[in-house]
Order: sequence, then structure tokens, then C-alpha cells
Amino acid sequence: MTQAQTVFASLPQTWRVWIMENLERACSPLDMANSMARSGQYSMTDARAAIDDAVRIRAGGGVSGTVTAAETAPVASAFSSPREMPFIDLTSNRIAAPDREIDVLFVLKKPQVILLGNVLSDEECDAIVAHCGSRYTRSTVTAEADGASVVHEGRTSEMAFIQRGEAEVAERIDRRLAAIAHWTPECSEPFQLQKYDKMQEYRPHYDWLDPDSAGHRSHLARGGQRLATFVLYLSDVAQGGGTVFPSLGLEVFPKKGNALWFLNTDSNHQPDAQTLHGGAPVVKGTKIIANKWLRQERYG
Ligand SMILES: O=C(O)CCC(=O)C(=O)O
Repeated sequence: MTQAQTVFASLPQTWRVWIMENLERACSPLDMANSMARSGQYSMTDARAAIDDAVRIRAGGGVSGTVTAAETAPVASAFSSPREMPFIDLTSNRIAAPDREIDVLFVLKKPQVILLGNVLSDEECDAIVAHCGSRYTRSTVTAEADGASVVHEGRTSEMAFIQRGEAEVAERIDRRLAAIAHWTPECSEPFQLQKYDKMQEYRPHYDWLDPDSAGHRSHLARGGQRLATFVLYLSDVAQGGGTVFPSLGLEVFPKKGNALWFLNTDSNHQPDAQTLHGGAPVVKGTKIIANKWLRQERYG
């Protein structure tokens, strides 16, 4: 039987075991290649080649670092094609959602950041805010170590959730956002409201979940990566409270009924480091937003 040396075979035993174990656990090959590249020991090209070799070895039932001639036959690479992404149709300056005409106010192409106007009526904003009444509690973030929800000095706002099926107005908006993003509502998290009073803020952070963080992995297991974010502005703010993107030199000010959209990943569902963003301190007024995160898979 003809055998060929593979990139996989050239790896130390620890990496070979790591790759095989992660493939066995159905981890995303791209997440794995990213982790290998981030270790500083391998280029992305070598990491991808090694993982492709391992996929072929598994498919052929091989266990060693070599592959048979049959296994070297051309097969689709685990990395070959971009994956399905939510998207906003920008062919017109107005988007016809099933129950509302939405304005496209600005578009940043890369990373994609889009400001949409007239997404919610004043009444819808007020109804969402009224629905949450006084149920707010201090906002939390996901701890990197164990995935727990913890209070953090960088996020000083208060938060409240609206679970799926809880309020007709939220369901209606959920369906509208899903239509705008060409994504199923089930592949998204419930609305998370954030209320910022004077000087409250959320310092710059990422919305994507880090596959290399133990704490984020348990969240990734429930619905996969956060591919896109909608920030719905439910109130006007007299001063401050913009959504800031420090790497892009961009600040978007809240306007009741508008929605900010951005993609958190590239077309291969890999985290985009340029999407660093935050909520600047409110100087005058109260800022209320609702976050909607679109996931790779069904959530919850
Ligand atoms: O407050 C904002 O404008 C952004 C909020 C945000 O980034 C978040 O809650 O993840």
C-alpha cells in the first residue's frame, strides 16, 4: 500500500492527539486552526493542512501519521467554502421588512457596520421599556475562566431580559429583525436590555465568544458563535452614550427607533478583532438599548 508523509505526521505527538480529540468532539476545524496559529508554533496554512490531513486519516480509518493513496485522493477541504451568514440586503436605500420600511443610514464595509433608521416605532420602544418595568439588575459579563455571569467594573449599566414568547411586541420585533437579517429567530438570543444612567458605560469589548477561553466554550456549545449584533436604541440621549468602535474611529449616537448592526465574524465564522466596541458614558439623560445576538445555530 502506498503511503505519503503528511503535515499531520510532522507534528509532535501532543498536537496530533489534540487535533484528533477535537475532531472527535466535532469542534470546528477553523476554530482549531485558529488556536494552532495563535499558539505561535504554526502558520495558518500549516495548521489547516494538518487538520485536513487528520480529517482524511479519520475518514480512511487510519490511525498513524501517514495516509494511504486512497486517502490522499482530492477531497473537499474542511476550510474550502465560506459559511452561511446573516446579511442585510443593501441593494436599495430602503429595506421593505414585512411590516415596516427601514432606512439605511450609513454603511461601513469592513468590518460591516450598518446604521438603520425607523426600525422600531416610538410606541414599540416605549412598550418594550414598559414591559421590563423595574426588573433590571446590575449588568454582568461572562467570566473567561468558568463562563459564570459576573459583575465587572467595565460594565456599570443595569440589564433585563425578555424571554421568547413573553411579550407580543418583542415577538413582532424579533420577526422583523430576522427578516431584515435573513436569519431564523430561533438562531438568536432573547432580547437583552441595557439601561445606562448618568456616567454608566460599557467599556470596549467583543461580542464574539472566544473559542480559546474555557469560560466561553460552554456558551459556544449552546448555539455556536455570535455572528452578528443588533443594538436597538429605545431612548434618545441628550449627551454622551454613543456606541464606540475604537479601532474604527467610529461613534454612533443613540436615536430612539434606530438600530445598529455589525458582523462579529468573517464569512468563515471566525472572530473579527476589529469589532471592538463599547457604550460610552452617558453624560445627560438615560440610555436604554436592546441587544439581539444572532447565533450560528438554534439557541436555548
Ligand atoms: O451600549 C452600547 O451602545 C453598546 C452595548 C454593548 O456593546 C453590549 O451590551 O454588548
